[in-house]
Amino acid sequence: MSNEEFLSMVKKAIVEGNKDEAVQLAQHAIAEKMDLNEVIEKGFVPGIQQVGQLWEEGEYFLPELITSAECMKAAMELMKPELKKAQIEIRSAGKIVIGTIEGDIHDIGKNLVASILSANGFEVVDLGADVKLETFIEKAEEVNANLICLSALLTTTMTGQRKFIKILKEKGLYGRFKVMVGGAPVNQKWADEIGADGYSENALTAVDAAKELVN
Ligand code: B12
Repeated sequence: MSNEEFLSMVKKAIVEGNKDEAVQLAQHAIAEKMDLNEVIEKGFVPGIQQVGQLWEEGEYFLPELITSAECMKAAMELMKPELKKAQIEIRSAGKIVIGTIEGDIHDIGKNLVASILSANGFEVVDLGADVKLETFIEKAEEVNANLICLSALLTTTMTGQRKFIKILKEKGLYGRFKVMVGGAPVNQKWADEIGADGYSENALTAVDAAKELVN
């Protein structure tokens, strides 16, 4: 089986919501020491993106969406420790506090970003999803974070990113913690407009962006 065939099987498993298959493919990728970053970004992620598209087109409904999201989560849980093992960490690349903004329960993309940052030597504190803006600040102060990463998948919670920068300014903390924003509706223009220090489109590019912001 070629690499392309394997990646398309991964994508198919997510689109069809076949959890056994998704888990088996993740196990195969681990056993065969495949590049898990590639398997995730070119197999699992396109799969869940297609699910989103099918939903938008009215082909899929919420149950299908949930099933596919659960498949993705199960496979990610398996690969997470392996991503961690592969890290060539000698000293921490920096401390990051990450979470999805209050009112938003989407956490697949955020989990991906957290796992890949952590696999690349960052110390990552993952606050989970539906996180209060104040909690990000409290945790960042507590662990003396270099960077705060805010994920938003809803246009309504995207505005929370703007509010967060405003709160940092009010508290005199703007500049003390760098802020990187992301999530499907977010783009560079939005990041610039709200005064965020960084933006990244996906988990892999987030690593370089984080390194640049922390140094
Ligand atoms: C899976 C999914 C769900 C799952 C979530 C499961 C989970 N545990 O996360 C479930 C079924 C629960 C769900 C629920 C809902 N969903 Co939903 N969901 C999706 C879907 C199909 C995929 C999201 C996803 O996981 N993508 C895959 C990941 C890998 O991609 P990602 O999240 O974009 O993350 C990548 C990048 O954005 C980036 N990134 C992400 N975060 C960060 C952070 C930083 C700092 C950086 C640098 C980068 C970064 O890196 C990631 C990896 O490459 C999207 C459709 C879409 N096109 O996005 C809709 C979508 C986001 N959902 C939507 C909606 C409306 C809802 C609901 C309100 C539906 C409802 N009526 O109940 C609820 C929300 C409830 C709530 N309060 O949050 C809408 C949002 C519309 C809008 N404009 O606001 C979307 C766009 C679908 C649509 N077209 O209508 N959803």
